[in-house]
Amino acid sequence: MNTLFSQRLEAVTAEYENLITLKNEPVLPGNGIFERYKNPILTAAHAPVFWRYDMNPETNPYFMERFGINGTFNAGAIKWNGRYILAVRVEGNDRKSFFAITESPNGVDNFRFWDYPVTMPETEDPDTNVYDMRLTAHEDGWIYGIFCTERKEPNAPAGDLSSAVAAAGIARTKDLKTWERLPDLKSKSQQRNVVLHPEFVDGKYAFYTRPQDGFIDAGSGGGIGWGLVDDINNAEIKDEKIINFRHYHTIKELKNGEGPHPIKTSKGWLHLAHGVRACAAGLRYVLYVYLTDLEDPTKLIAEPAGHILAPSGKERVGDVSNVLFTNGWIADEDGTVYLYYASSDTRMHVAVSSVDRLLDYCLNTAPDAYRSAALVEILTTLIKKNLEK
Ligand code: M1P
Repeated sequence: MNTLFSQRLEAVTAEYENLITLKNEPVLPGNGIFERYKNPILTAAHAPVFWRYDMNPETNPYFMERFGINGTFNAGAIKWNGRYILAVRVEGNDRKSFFAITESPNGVDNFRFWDYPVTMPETEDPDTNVYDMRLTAHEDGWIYGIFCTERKEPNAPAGDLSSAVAAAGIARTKDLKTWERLPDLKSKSQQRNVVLHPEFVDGKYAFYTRPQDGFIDAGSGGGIGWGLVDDINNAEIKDEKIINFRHYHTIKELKNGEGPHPIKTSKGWLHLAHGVRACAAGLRYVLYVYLTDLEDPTKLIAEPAGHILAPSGKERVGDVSNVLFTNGWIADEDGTVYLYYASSDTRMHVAVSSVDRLLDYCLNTAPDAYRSAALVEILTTLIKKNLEK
């Protein structure tokens, strides 16, 4: 083995092992609603050395990277066999994404990728790009992965190499290793941010949707939608209704989208979503929560004003800056909630809360009053309560 090769192999491997065994710590005192953790839980550098390098000195004498990883973000999540599992969107340097499973013993650090990425079967119409998989352990016994499949717009004029069509891909598995691909979801519009509800509703599969006018524009879509499907093997939503609306001058005036599937609690279904607004710096993506009725998951019970999490510090900068996005959380048996979110389409983070704290936040934080004067009234009431005891 040449010296350069062996020195670089040793240095790169040591750096990798240091990174993935780094202990994470909560950032205290936090805001009482959740604790952010200090280190990102996944970055491009968390991809195994044997993914990025040809480890044969004959064919890679300089020990140079042969497979570039650009980012690790927008991960679905599930607790499985006692491990905290993320189905990560891994993006190559060529801009295409694929899914890979990573697991941690404690949910906040020591995430290690499984040796091989997910081999996701294709339909007859091959996907150009797949991303943002939401995992749902459904009461039918399967684990479903619902993800965005993107293909070139077939009617794009010659020379237009950007127009695309987004649809919801559906796959299922029992072991997170072998995936069965089902036909893509059919609905009246393009779709992204589609999520499968974990229980049957009226004996049918229920989906959270995000109807959109075009590939990027939610436009007249109205907000987060809901629709029932008779046959998961040929999933079609014929009637779609909006259950979480966008509003003028809010964090979700431009777009919103369901995050992971909601958590079932004693007080209702607890939802996590992203909201998007436009500003001079471009689009700003933040996270918010809302609560819907246990018997009727489409009926809104509570929605605190504004965001629960917004880009902060280093989270603000990345490939697509000023973005927080989520499609995974895990509610543990003891009520702890691990909220997994990505910053700026680049890396993954965790914030930890609990079902009780999130319900308290949801039910006791004022909803959006839609006017500055109404906001001042809410604040004045709180100040008076505190000062005039
Ligand atoms: O770049 C920010 C996000 O943009 C899209 O989300 P939405 O459809 O709501 O605009 C997605 O492509 C997502 O992957 C990405 O993080």
